[in-house]
Amino acid sequence: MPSPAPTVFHDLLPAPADMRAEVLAGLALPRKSIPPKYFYDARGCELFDAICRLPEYYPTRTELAIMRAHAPAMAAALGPGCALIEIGCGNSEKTRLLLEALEPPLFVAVDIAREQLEASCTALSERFPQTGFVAVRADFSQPVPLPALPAAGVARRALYFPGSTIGNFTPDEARAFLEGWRPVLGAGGAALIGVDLKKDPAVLDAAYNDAQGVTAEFNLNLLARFNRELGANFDLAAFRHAAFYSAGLGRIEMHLVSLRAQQVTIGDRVFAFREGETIHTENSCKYAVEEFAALAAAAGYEALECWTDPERLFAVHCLRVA
Ligand code: AVI
Repeated sequence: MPSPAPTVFHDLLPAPADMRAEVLAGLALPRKSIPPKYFYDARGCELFDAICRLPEYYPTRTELAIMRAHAPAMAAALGPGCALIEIGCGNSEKTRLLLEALEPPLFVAVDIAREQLEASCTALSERFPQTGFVAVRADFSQPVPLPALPAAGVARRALYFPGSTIGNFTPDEARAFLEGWRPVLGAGGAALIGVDLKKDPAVLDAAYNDAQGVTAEFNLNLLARFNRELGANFDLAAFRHAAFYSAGLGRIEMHLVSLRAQQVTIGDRVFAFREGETIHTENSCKYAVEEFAALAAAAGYEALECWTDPERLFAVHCLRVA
């Protein structure tokens, strides 16, 4: 077996000053909010991995089961000679199934979390020595200026965005995200996207309010991170995790609720909280199959195929650049 070529690594992450500016701006809003990308420091990644193993958190195991059942059909829909570009590579098991079926000449991993990116690419490149590996550390909530990619054996490009991370964008942001990738994918390009389906709100409620409190810890870790990295003085015991499903907006919202009137300092900035006031930390939008196909059409993609599980909890959509 040939030995794997080393992964080519590109770091496009903005300076830490950008996190400070974004957090200060978010806390100054009339409705305080923080972008969910800041969940994923090293501890946040560990906690997210633990969430994925929780009995209540169905998306990860359900999507994996869909991949196990349908990866060859997905590879056929994407077509041969595909350079696969994965966004947010966290769980390499789903990726491994797709790589086995697709045998792509090139795999490009794009993620904000360096540890995840390096660990996934190292493990995958040992398993798939025929594939070239490029890792790009970038904030994928903005259009990613991809470096020039090797072209040998590449007939087309396909985006792989698993995990229902697209649900962490609002529908407008998701449309803009897909539109932004269209020119990068080019004519004949395709996308394979994991999307969480609308379902009984009780199932959603349990998934984001797990009995062990791991999701609560994940949410509160945001404040611990700002204390550590921005010199903030959040009292973690003075905030609690809240997650609820908004049927009108078709999304889970996560918040951190201030348990009392208090002031928090970050550098020379002071932020006042009323008792019960929240910081909105995440949206997790859920889409019926037709709703997501309509969103993709508005972004310039044709819906080719969609695979779901028997309980219709989760969907994997295959789209083609129209
Ligand atoms: C990463 N993302 C798809 C997860 C979700 O379900 O929206 C993040 C998460 N938040 C709380 N639990 C999991």
